[in-house]
Order: sequence, then structure tokens, then C-alpha cells
Amino acid sequence: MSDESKRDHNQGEDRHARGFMSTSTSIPTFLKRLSRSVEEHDGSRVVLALDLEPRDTLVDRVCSTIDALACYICGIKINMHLLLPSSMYDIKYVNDHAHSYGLQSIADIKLNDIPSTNKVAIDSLTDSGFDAFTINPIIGLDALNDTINHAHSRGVGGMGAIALVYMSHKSAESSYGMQVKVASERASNQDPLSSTKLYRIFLEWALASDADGIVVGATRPEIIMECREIVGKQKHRITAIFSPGSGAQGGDPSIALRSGADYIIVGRSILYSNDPVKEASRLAKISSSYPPAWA
Ligand code: FNU
Repeated sequence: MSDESKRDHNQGEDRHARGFMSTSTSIPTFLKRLSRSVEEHDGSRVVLALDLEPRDTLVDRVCSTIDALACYICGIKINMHLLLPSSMYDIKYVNDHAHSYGLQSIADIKLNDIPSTNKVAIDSLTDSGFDAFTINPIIGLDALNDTINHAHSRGVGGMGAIALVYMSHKSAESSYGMQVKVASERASNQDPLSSTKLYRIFLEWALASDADGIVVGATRPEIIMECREIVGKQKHRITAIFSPGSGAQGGDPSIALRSGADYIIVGRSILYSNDPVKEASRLAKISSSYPPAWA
């Protein structure tokens, strides 16, 4: 079936209406919606990174991948692989398709601009059916606050915001792991600046701006552990840890989850395995065997 003939907007709307969001009278936030998806998918805390090669019939291939793997995942994550070669209409179609299985959809755009531009981007993502997006805290605390407040006021129950704290690739160490000096209450008169790592500031800002989640690479279990301890001390709110970087990037999903990740984000090791269903099912089982850190 061609992309064209599959793209029946009304059909997508109907599927979404039959999805879990319509059965609730309350307006759940992103993390509540995601938790519900975990329950509906046998405890899987796998978010599938839909990083397929941008060739013809991309939307068809993305939708049939969702069809094949939906029962082993709790959400999908879409990034430039799909966003750049697709129209907003295609993206809405894919998101509606994911919603028809009760899955949540994250736009991995690492939002990183002035607040007024960020807000326009968030409105478009909302219109395209996304439930959450990733954001880069380098924009600063006030801009994060402004942008995330806007996100929380959008869509049904608000768009979730997931802040980068420590990325999974090797050279993340030279930026997220950078030693920086900041003015701090802890500093002494002799040295008004105290020294810390950049990711610790990003974590502090993510929590201060009510981000729904943070990203810490599965390749950095010790940083996941450190973040889990700090995130876990919050009394009145939950911030989930999303961990990409298992498999193809060398991280171990079990170690990431044991270290405190709530969700693993996995792409290539599922998509390009000899048996994607088997691999997704294996990761779903692993993830369901670690209870969520807040339970
Ligand atoms: P896979 N991703 C990542 N590391 O890998 N958003 C990060 O620190 C981060 C991400 C994304 O390696 C990456 O773009 F913030 O094939 C890709 O879509 O399993 C996915 O996570 C990992 O894909």
C-alpha cells in the first residue's frame, strides 16, 4: 500500500479517539500517560527510536514497524531521520497511528532557541500530535522555565519536556562533563566561584524548571546513578530518567535500568537486528523486570 493511500486523516483521528486518552475523564500529564502505556504494554519501558533510513515509503515503513513492535514498547521517539524528509501531515499520521496502540510519541528535536521561537516550535509539535519533546538546557534557566511552562499548557494534559543532562556519545564528556566555575552560596570569600560539572547544572535547571524527564546516556551508568539519587530526593514530583545508548552505542540496558533509568530508548539494535520482534520482546522483558524507581 502506498504512503498516499494509507494517509487517511479521518481514520487516524478515529484511531486516536479509540486510544487510551479518550477513556480518561481527567487530563493526564505526559508521565501519567506514559505510565499508562507501560501498564498497557506488559510493563515495557522501551521507547523505540524510529531511526529508519530516509528512503521511499518511509511513512509506510515507520507505520509497519509500529504495527510489528507496538506490544513490546511504551512509546516511540522521532528525530531528524523522519522529521526532515516528512511533511507535518505525515508526522501527524504516524503519531495518530502510534496513539491508536496507546503509545506516547516524543519529538527528539533537542530544542535550543530563544523562548519565542521555542514556543512556535512547541505549538507545531502539538499540532503534529506529539506528546513530548527533548530540550537542551544550554538555553539557560529562565528560558527553560518559560519554554517548559508553555509546553505544559499545550495539548491534552500538556506537552512533556525532557531535558538533556548527559548525552550518550563519547564526546559528550568534553561538553556535558566539562568542569565549570559558577557563583554559588557554597563558595568562599577567597574564591567566590565554585567548581562543578556542566551536567550537574543542567540537572539542577531541569528540576527547577519542572522538566518531566531528563536524558542520561546508557553509556554512563555512574551518572545515571548520581542523577537518580538527586531526582529521587524530590518530595512532590517525579522526574523520569530516559536513557538512550544501549546496544549499538555500547551501553547495557540492564545496567542502565539497574542504575536508575526509568525508560530505555533503543533504535538500531532493534530495527536492524535479524529479528526485530524477538529483540524488542527481549528488551521489553528486561525493562519490565526492573520496577520503576518511584514505585
Ligand atoms: P540507537 N539519542 C542518543 N543519545 O542516542 N536523543 C543521546 O544522548 C540523546 C539522544 C538518540 O543508538 C539518537 O538520536 F539525547 O540506534 C537515536 O535516535 O539505539 C537514539 O537516541 C538512539 O539510537
